[in-house]
Amino acid sequence: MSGLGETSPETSQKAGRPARNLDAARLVGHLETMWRIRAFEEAAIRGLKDGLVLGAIHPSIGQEAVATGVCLNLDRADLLLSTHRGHGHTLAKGADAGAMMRELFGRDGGTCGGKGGSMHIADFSVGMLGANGVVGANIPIAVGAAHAIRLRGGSEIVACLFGDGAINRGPFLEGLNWAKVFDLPVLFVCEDNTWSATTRTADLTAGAGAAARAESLGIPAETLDGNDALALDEAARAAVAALRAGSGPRLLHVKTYRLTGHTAADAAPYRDPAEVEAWREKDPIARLAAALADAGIPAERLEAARAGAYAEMEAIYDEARAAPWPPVAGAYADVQDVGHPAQRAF
Ligand SMILES: Cc1ncc(C[n+]2csc(CCOP(=O)(O)OP(=O)(O)O)c2C)c(N)n1
Repeated sequence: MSGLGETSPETSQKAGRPARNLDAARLVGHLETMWRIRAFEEAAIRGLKDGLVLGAIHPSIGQEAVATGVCLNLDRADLLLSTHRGHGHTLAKGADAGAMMRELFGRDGGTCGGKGGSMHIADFSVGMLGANGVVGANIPIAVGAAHAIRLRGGSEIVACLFGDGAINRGPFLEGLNWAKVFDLPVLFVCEDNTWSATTRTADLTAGAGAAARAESLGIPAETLDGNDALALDEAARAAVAALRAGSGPRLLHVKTYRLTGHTAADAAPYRDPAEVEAWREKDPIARLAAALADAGIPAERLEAARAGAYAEMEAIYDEARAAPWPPVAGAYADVQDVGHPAQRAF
C-alpha cells in the first residue's frame, strides 16, 4: 500500500457518479484482501476438482466485502466466530493462507493439523475461534466468549458472522438475548446471501427479518448493502468503535449474494440464471476497484492487487499439494478423551 492515497480522504472525480469521501490507501488494502479471498477460494475449488480437498467447500465468492469490511476493522486480539462459509472471514482476520490450504487438503501443517477441513478451521493465534458447520451454533459460542472477556476484565470484542438461515434457529434468539441482558461486546453480523442452501430464506422467515428481531431485544441494528465495500467498512468501523466504548451488542444485517452454488459441487439448478447474472453485475470487487480508479489509483496498482493474490494462491496450492500427510501418531492429539487410557477401561 506504500505510496498510495496518503492524501486521503480522496473524492470521486468521475462525472455521473456521486462523489464519496474515501480513504484510498485503506481501501486498496481491502481490495487486496478481497482478491486474496477470491483467489484462495478459486484455488480451493480447483483442489476439489483435482481430488485434493477432503470434504466439501462452501465458497463465499461474491461475498468478499463482508469479510473485509468486518474483519479488517478488528484487532488481532479480538475474537471471531464464523460459519461453514468462513474462508474469507478467516483470511481477513489474518490466518495464514498456506496453513489454510494445507488444512483443506488434510495435510500436516494445516491450521488444525489437517483434521478439521474447510468447515472447521480455527486459528487461535489470530483470535479465530472457529468456523462451524452447524448453522447458528457459533452464536452462543460467541456470546460465551464475550462473557468470558467480561468476567476477566478484558477489552477485546467478538465478531460473530452467521447466515440468514441462522436467524430462524433457536441459538439466534438465545444468543442475542443473553448478549443484551449482560450488554456484552458482540458484533453480530447476519451475512444474508438470499439463500439457505437450496431454499430462498424469505420463504422461511416471518416478519421483517434480522434487524427487526435484534431491535425487538433492544439491540441497535442496521441493514446494509453487502456488496458495497465502502459502506460496509464505514458501518463496521463505527460499530466496532461503539462496542469498544461499551455500547453493548450491535447487529449488522448485510445483504449480499453467493455467486456459486451452496457447495462447490452444487450447480444450483434451483436458481434463475438471470438472478445470478444481475448480482454478478454488482460484484463487490469490481465495484471497489471502480471506486478506487475514480479516486485516482493507477490501473497498474489495481492490477497488481489482483495479480499478487493469484500468484500467492498458486504458490500455496502447489506447496499444499506437496505437503506431507499428518503423522499417524497425531491422530489422537487434540481429540477430547479419545485414546486416553481411562477411556480404554470401558
Ligand atoms: C442445524 C443445522 N441444520 C441444517 C444444516 C444443513 N445446512 C447446512 S448449510 C445450510 C443453509 C444455511 O443457510 P445460511 O445460514 O443462510 O448460510 P449460507 O449457506 O447461505 O451461507 C443448511 C440448512 C446444518 N448444517 N445445521
